[in-house]
Amino acid sequence: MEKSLLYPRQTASRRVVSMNGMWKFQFDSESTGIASDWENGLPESVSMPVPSSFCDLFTDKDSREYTGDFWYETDFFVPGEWMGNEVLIRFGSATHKARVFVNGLEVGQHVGGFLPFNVRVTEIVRYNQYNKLTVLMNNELSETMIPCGTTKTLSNGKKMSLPYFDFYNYAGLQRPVSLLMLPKETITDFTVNHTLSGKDAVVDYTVTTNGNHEVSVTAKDESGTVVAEASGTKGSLLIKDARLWNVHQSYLYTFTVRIINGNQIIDEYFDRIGIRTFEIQNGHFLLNGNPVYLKGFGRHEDSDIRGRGLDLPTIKRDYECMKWIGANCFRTSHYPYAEEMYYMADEEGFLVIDEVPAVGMMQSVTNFLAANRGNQIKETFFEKETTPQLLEHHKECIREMISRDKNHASVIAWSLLNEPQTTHETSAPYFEEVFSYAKELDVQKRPCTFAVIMMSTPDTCKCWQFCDFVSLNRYYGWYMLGGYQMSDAEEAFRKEMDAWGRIRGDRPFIFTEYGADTYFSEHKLPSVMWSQEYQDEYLDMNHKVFDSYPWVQGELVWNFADFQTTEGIMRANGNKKGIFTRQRQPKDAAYLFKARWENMPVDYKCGK
Ligand code: EVA
Repeated sequence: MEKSLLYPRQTASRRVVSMNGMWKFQFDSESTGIASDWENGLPESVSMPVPSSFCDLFTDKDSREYTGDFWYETDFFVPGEWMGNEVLIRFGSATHKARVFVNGLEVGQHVGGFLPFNVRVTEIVRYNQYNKLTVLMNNELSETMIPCGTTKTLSNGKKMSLPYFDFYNYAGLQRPVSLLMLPKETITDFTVNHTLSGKDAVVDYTVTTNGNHEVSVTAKDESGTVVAEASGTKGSLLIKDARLWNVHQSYLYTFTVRIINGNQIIDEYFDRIGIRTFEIQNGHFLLNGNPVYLKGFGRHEDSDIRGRGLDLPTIKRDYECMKWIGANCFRTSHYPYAEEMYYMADEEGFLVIDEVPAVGMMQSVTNFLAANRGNQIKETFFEKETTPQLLEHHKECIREMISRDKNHASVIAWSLLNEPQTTHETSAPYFEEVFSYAKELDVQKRPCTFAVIMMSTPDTCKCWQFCDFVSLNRYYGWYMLGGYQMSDAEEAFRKEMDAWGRIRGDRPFIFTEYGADTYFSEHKLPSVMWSQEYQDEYLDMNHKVFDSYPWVQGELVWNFADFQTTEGIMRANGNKKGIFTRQRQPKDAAYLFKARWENMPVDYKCGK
């Protein structure tokens, strides 16, 4: 049951108590916390909100840039009535590593900063009393974990993170933490897969439990009417005249799973799930059998002050902006987002390409810049001594992501890496492993892809064939042939596209990134790079190219909003390629997109 990644829900048999709030916090730069018994309480803590990244809350630079071990602490009450049941603590995420202690005893560990995990504390907690939770965390980057990077020690002894990626290495307890009460015999997993037959839908399901009692599954429509019922741990629900989930037209059925013993409910879990199919056929994405062109964004979980901490008002504002502009899709670049983001996508009818945190798999400072260098380095990224360990962790993240997100109607595809090194044959076996692993795990057999870096071209890329659809990150007119060279950029771009066209077979292509850094404050006529005018010209050129290749079946611009990165000469307090500012106000380009996307039919370029 610790392994179960079901969403925390209150039901007839389950209790969820939020542990969010103001916790205690302390840096442990010498890693002496354990030797000093900090698991029993932090000696000199400061207050720290959960959920939030810790970084941008401080006013001094050492705290913001802190790299190493750090601790959280809180006290929590366990109701006496829970005795005889199972008690767990669920972390929405802990970035990037965590060791969890309750009342001074270690109860669990987790590696990987963007997926949930549970620790079981049934025998350790004191009932009807307060208990102490402490968490020892670490935010150092390495090449054995994703996202990849390294840690440098400055001559003053302080550590700093050197990400191989272009987003700030925010850390902390960035997502909700909950106290769960579950029955001893419990539902640990629930999986659905949909097929359509005429006006009806068949939902094949599997339920996993840790016991032997009977299992029942009920589907209710949005009015609360039961529309189908079945029993057994595996079965099918026939839903007559099914209301399908669609882009911007969501419809969610409530599936309730029970373990029963006669009339007694032993355990109950429910989820609101849209019924839809998604597949690729003849070079098109088909949602419920109908072609759909993907339009939207690469994004980040990123906002002022809270960093990558879950912030529901920001999520709400983001969906409003995405609807306003006419988008229908986004990629969770470069890591799986908080679960609340996917539930909202289900409700709003957005398509999500769900990305595992496999970014920085190229030896470089930030892989957007030193791509060429990365590709030229002698030692290839996927044949290092550390590769087996990295692969194992990467697969574990894929397993956790698919297990967590597999039932969301909004999730249409898995992105298994972002901009890895692909120009050497030694990359291929690694890719083969991760692609076949994802395929094997996902009952819905969603298409899989990875985002292909600029320097991985039709003649150099050894791995694009693993993709069911190819996702290109391209910056013609920005990193390459920018400014007055725009016409040459267009020519070079078309040349590359023509080459892809010759080898692609019938795979659809999408752009998972294209964009230009743009200052909200900057206007210039005629344009210069970084001005709002230039962003528009850059986008117009790119769209002209996309529009002339019918097999380009989607465009996800980089980025939805300006976002924080590590400081450096290439970034002026963050990446400014946002179509919206970090405060979610539109740049001029937002109106360009609104005009383009609102006038695009859903089946753009695939009209029947
Ligand atoms: C950029 N380019 O240069 C972006 C990065 C992104 O932020 C990329 O995938 O190729 C990366 O993370 O703005």
